[in-house]
Amino acid sequence: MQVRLPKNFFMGAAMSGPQTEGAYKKDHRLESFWDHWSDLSISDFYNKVGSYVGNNFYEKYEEDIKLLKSLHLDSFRTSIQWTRLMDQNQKLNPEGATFYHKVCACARDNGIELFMNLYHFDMPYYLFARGGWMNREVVEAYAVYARTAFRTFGKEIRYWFTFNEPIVEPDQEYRHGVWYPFIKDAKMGMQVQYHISLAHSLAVREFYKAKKEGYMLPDAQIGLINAFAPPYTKENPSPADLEAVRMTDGIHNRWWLDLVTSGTLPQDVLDTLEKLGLAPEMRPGDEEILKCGKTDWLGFNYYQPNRVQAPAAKTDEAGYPKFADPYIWPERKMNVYRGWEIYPKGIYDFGMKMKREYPDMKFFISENGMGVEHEDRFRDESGQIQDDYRIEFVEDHLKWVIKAVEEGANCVGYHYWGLIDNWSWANAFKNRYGFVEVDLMDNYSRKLKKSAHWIKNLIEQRDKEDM
Ligand code: BGP
Repeated sequence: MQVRLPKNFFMGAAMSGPQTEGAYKKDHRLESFWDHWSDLSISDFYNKVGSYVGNNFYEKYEEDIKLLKSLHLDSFRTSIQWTRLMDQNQKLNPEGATFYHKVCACARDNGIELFMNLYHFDMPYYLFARGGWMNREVVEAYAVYARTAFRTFGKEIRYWFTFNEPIVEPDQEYRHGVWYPFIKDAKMGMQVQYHISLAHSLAVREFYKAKKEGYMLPDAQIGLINAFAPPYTKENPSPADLEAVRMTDGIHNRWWLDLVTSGTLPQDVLDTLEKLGLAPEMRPGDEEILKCGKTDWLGFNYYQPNRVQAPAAKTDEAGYPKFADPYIWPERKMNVYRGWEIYPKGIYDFGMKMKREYPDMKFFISENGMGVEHEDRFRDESGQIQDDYRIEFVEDHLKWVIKAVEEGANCVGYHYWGLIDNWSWANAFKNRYGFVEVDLMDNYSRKLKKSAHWIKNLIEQRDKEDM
């Protein structure tokens, strides 16, 4: 099957503020959760590279936006850093605002549609120290931040998102305990997940209020981005395997899908959590807040499927009920550098699930990409990285996206993750994702990899056919 991009289908790239900006102390930016963790224990980060550096987007945003345009990409996502836009009194930091105004103006001048996300795992540390997402006051503070952002940039940004992958912090920080503060407490994990759902809903409410009051572009839209990893199990599953799928899908996918499509949380999941003593604490009036969580569309980040089976033990090491164990599919193909399975068909299966179960909800592929270690190995004599594996990865995924679109999935675009190599949380610069290389030894200079030319040609081809 040849990759032929659909008409009226946008092609862009995604990144985030905390992974690219650097300049971590400029503009009176506040300390973030990541800066604090980096200061506390730098050996937790690959090659001891903490959150401070990004890829110097703060200085290079003009060059990067022009680069995007030169590759024929039409849109890109980044995120505002809460720590840069707001001060500790929850008031606008004008210097931070100036930076994002400049980014908006540059995107506009280059004809690039800017998608702006408000939160990418990057809580201001002073709020984290007050309990982070465990604390309802932080939920309120997030709503103030969102309101400020909408009213400050409402006339400059059309596409807004409340959260990127709201499932990640409950999982990484509270359930699996692999990120600071390394907690393994399933009940806390559910409370954090619930509070993030409230924060999302309050932000959506603020968005529509700001729109009604004339602060936003008339066609502005709000969405949520998540890694809705499709769950799979064994070929001949037992009822217990299917139950593992139900709860995995319930907590990771349906939770957010129900919230953005109907302003509710899945009752079967809440009932199970209640029975097991894991239900989050809810307050009177919360239902009304959640009802505001409905969005115009959503972003689907896809890297890998989620294969599960019935758990071997009923409880985890902390004594909390367990819903599933990983299932290793014998035929799986791995991205060994990241430890993630490569399964392009998952992107299609999600599209078909959306068509069947949430037919009115428009979506786009908001992240998809391949991180590879030591890409230097693939440099040719001219000095260019020959990343054929990345071309193959994107091509294989795009084929399945196109098939889903042809079969009626309401998928309207694709963003590659990591146009330009960037800092990746605890993995720092271990795995490189970019179509464009960043040379850390040469003042973050940018160099096109082979894949950059490939994506450019692919889009050029479609544009020629459209003429
Ligand atoms: C997604 C995040 C991104 C990005 C990507 C690659 O989950 O939204 O921020 O980092 O994954 O993952 P990693 O950087 O962990 O390799």
